[in-house]
Amino acid sequence: MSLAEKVLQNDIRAAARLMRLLDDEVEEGREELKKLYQYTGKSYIIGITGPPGAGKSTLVDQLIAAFRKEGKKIGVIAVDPSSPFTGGAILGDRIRMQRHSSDPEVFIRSLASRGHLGGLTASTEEICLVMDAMGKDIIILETVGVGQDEVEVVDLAHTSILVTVPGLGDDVQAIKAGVMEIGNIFVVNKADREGADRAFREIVAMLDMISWDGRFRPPVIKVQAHIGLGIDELVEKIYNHKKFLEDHGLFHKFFSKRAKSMFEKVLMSELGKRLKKRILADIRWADWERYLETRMIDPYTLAFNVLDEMITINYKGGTNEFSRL
Ligand SMILES: Nc1nc2c(ncn2[C@@H]2O[C@H](COP(=O)(O)OP(=O)(O)O)[C@@H](O)[C@H]2O)c(=O)[nH]1
Ligand SMILES: [Mg+2]
Repeated sequence: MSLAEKVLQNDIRAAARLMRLLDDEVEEGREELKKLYQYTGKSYIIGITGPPGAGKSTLVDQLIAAFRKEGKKIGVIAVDPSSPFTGGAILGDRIRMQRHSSDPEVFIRSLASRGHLGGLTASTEEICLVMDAMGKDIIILETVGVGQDEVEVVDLAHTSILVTVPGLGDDVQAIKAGVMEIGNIFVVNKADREGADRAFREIVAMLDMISWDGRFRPPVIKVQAHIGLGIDELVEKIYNHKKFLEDHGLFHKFFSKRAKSMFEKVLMSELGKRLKKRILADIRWADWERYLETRMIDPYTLAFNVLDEMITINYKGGTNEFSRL
């Protein structure tokens, strides 16, 4: 049985193995994902983002419990900036969600974000697809981020929840700076702390300044994730947003948009790679170098000429044959 077939049968070990292959960008992983693709596009994806320590993992743990009570199958992807010293954040996520680790219907995957700090790793979307194929009703994406990074999460999630806590000052400022429009639900966590009402009022005031006509106006709620207070309300708000998407035909539009964006991403990355390979292997490099050395031709003209020529060439995928169109 192929890895893909096992994943479709909710084989947890096969899924974990496939996710590792995808994370390491091993070709075999992509081959299996191709087989799975037709079975995806069903999960509801919830993004949870906010600064480190805001209580996101605690919140995710509570949401898992609430959704499990409804019998929903859950996937969680927790992306944390990798700590070069301890990997502590990931450990934190594991501990926070520990009580669900023996539940076969809860699949938790922690990823250390490489490259861009706090953002999503390149394989997050692929891992989402694996969980989707496993039959997860809901996939929760936990990511660290204030400002720029949220934009990425928003693209990957049906419902984006922005978490903040009282007394951050600057972080509330960061929310004001331009992410107001991308959150679907605003959560003020640690409402047991001083300043929660103020943070709440500030966010509401910011939302008041935006005209929402025809669009979903994000609700703001106060939560105490560590004791589970406000979780029912959060779940209700999530379902409200889901219903809005469904009523406006946006749920399925989301997946077609994702498919198109993935297609473009793969296309562009492959285009670059293949063209580069072809150019670097060109037998005329010695000639080109001579032209440049003798200043027979300037670098600009040469580069554009080479490219123009390459682009009119049709690459037959999988072979090394090129032929003129
Ligand atoms: N006082 C208080 N502490 C909380 C609350 N929610 C979470 N915490 C604590 O905040 C700390 C960080 O939580 P964690 O979920 O790991 O945050 P994350 O980094 O955003 O995932 C933990 O010690 C939690 O117990 C809350 O509502 N009130
Ligand atoms: Mg966390």
